[in-house]
Amino acid sequence: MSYKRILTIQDISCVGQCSLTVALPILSSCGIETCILPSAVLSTHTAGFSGFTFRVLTDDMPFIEKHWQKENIKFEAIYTGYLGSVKQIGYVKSIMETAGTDNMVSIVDPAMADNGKLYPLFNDEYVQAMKKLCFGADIILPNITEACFLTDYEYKETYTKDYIDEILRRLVNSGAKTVILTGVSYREGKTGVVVYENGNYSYYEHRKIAKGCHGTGDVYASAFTGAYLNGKSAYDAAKIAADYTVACIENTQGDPDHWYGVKFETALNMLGDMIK
Ligand code: PXL
Repeated sequence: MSYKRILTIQDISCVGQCSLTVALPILSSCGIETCILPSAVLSTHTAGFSGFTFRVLTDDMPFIEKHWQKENIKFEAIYTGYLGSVKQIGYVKSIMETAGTDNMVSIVDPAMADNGKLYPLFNDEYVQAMKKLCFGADIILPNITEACFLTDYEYKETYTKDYIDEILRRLVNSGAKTVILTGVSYREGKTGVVVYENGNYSYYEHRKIAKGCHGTGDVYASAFTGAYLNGKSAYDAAKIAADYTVACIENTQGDPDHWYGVKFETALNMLGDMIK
């Protein structure tokens, strides 16, 4: 049985079911040894809570990288999510260069924007730095908002296939290799993901549950990474991650107190079954 060791770099939001508190359990349940590099520690995530604490761990990063080099610690994949600062993106790029095995896969979720807006704390300088990280990665998983920021293209709430094709064309022209574009909806009640790989586009459409939920991008990217590193194709991993995320959203519906994330734990068994 293949057993992989990977690294994920994203924040610890102590409360809020996102980033590392989601990535670790999902990747572990996919049978992958998951090492972590926390980009920052926050009391909660930044989308909906006010007065959160935020401590970046930027200054530790080069020392952590040096220690791993000394110990010859290497990872078969590096998957990044929410990062803490522009300087940190530079350190992450360096870690991608020094801490990977020869055939390391880099997976970048830009995790910086949604619904047409950057998350609080991010600005244009951050977007410019994120472009460099994304366009050097093997696989990126932007939503439409992030893809528009990455390609300096206008964000639209309603669109046709031509608009999505243009976003993909711009991403690929900028250097993107494999793209998993999430939240692409062409008709009422449905949404889906476009997978671009080796010059081919495919679309997986699934049910859209009325209300958008926080944290689903992290659930999706983690499940995708887990499935992909278990040998699924990019398209199959994108499909599995979509079905799993939909189940998590369904299991969270009807609980207004649970507005801050999705109950991703409730469908981990289903994810495991889909990956087998
Ligand atoms: O889910 C993305 C995310 C991760 N981490 C933090 C966030 C967000 C989105 O707002 O605030 C701290």
